[in-house]
Amino acid sequence: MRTQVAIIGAGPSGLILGQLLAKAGIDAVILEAHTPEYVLGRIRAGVLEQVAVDLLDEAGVGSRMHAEGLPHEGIELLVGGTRHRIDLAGLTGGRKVMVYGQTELTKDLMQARAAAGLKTEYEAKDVSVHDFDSAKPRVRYVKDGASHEIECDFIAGCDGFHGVCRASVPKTAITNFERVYPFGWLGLLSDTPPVSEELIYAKTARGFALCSMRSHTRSRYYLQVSLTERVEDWPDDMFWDELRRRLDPQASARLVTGPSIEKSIAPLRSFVAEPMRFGRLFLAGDAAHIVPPTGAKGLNLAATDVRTLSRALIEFYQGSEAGIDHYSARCLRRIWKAERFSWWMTLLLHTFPDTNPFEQRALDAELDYVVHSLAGRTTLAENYVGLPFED
Ligand code: FAS
Ligand code: PHB
Repeated sequence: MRTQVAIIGAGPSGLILGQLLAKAGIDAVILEAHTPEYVLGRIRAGVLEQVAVDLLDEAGVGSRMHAEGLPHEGIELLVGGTRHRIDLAGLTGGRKVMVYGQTELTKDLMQARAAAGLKTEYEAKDVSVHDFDSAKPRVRYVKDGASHEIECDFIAGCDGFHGVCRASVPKTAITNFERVYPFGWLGLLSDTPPVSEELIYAKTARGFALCSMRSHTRSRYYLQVSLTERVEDWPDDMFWDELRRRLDPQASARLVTGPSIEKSIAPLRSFVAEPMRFGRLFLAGDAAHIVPPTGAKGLNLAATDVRTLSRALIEFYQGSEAGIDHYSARCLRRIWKAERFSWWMTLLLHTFPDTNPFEQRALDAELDYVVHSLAGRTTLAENYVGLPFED
C-alpha cells in the first residue's frame, strides 16, 4: 500500500490532521490500535480554546459543536470557601472557551472521515515505523493476522504518550523533560445537571476539586486523590460525599447526584519531548507532550500541533520545506507556554502532601494575589482562553 502521509493514532491529533490533509487533497491513512468504540470510551477533555474551535470549523466538523457545545465566558476559583469569578471574556477582549467533550469531537471526526471514504485501519496491531531518516519511510502493521506494509512520504506520530513513534526514535536524538505529580484526578461522569453554570476549580485543605460539564444534563467532576487510591475503592456515594466537603455551602446544596456512567483515575504529569521532528517522522499531541489537565490544555495543544503540521505538509507538496523545517520550534514555543500555565495552575490549586510549609504558604499567597488582582486575573484569563496563535 502507498500513501503520502501515514498517521499513527485515531485520537484527536490523528483525526484532525487527517481531515485537514484531505481538505488539501493530500492522501493519508490512519492506523489505530483499538476499535472506534474503545477510543470513544475514553472520557477525557472538555474545554476547547477558540483556536481549536476555529480549526474544527476549518476541518469541516464544527456544526454539532456549535449546536450542542456551551460557550463559556468565565470560570470560578473557589478559594478559602469563597468563589472568585474570572471574567474570561471581559479580561481578554471578548475571547471565550467552548465546553464540548472530546468524545463528541472524536465522534464527529470519525463520522466525517468515514463519510468521505477516507481510510482508517482500526485494530491495527504491532505497528512499527521504519526508515524515517530517509525520503522513503515505511510503516508495518498486522491486521487480522495478516502483515501489511505502507510506503509513504511522511509518518505522523499521533499515537499518544504510550505510542510507538516516540519510542522508535534513537535515545540520543531526543530529550525528555518531565515532572510527575504526587497525586491523580478521580473523574466521574454522570447524567445530572451541572452544579453551576460555569466551571468551578476548588482549592481546599482536603484537596483539589473541579466541577465541569458536558451539557446542561451531563456533568463531569474531578477530585484530587493520592496515587495509592484505586477507583474500585470509590463507590459513587463516597465520591459525592467527598465532593460536597470540597464545595462551598451554596454549591454543595445545589449538587444533584446520580449514578456514575464513567469513573476513572488519571495520573498527572508534565512532559515534553524535544525535538518533535525526526527526518520524515513528526510527533504531534500527546505523543510529544503531556500537561496536567488543570489548565485544560491537552486537547488544545494537540489541535494546534496538527494545525501547524498540516500547513507544513501542504507547503512541502507545494514545493517548500520551510514549514517542515520550522515545525518543531514553532510548536514548542506554544507548547512550553501551555506547559508553564498548566504547571502553574496545578501548583496553585492542589495540596502537595510533602511540600515545604514555606512554599505552601507562598503558593497560597500567590493564589490570593491572583484572584484579588486585575493583573493576576488577566494573566490567568489570557492563558486559559488560549494565547494568540503565532501566525
Ligand atoms: P490520544 O492519546 O488521545 O490518541 C492516541 C491514539 O493513538 C489512541 O487512540 C491510541 O489507541 C492510539 N495508539 C497508541 N499507540 C498506538 C500504536 N502503537 N499503534 C496504533 N495506534 C496507537 N486533556 C484536557 O484538556 N482535559 C482533560 O480533562 C483531560 N483528561 C485526560 C485524561 C486521561 C486519562 C488522558 C490520558 C488524557 C487526558 N487529557 C485531557 C488529555 C487528552 O485530552 C489528550 O490531550 C488528547 O487525547 C490528545 O490527543 P492525541 O494526541 O490524539 O492522543
Ligand atoms: C473536563 O470537563 O473534563 C475538564 C475541564 C477543565 C479542565 C479539565 C477537565 O481543566
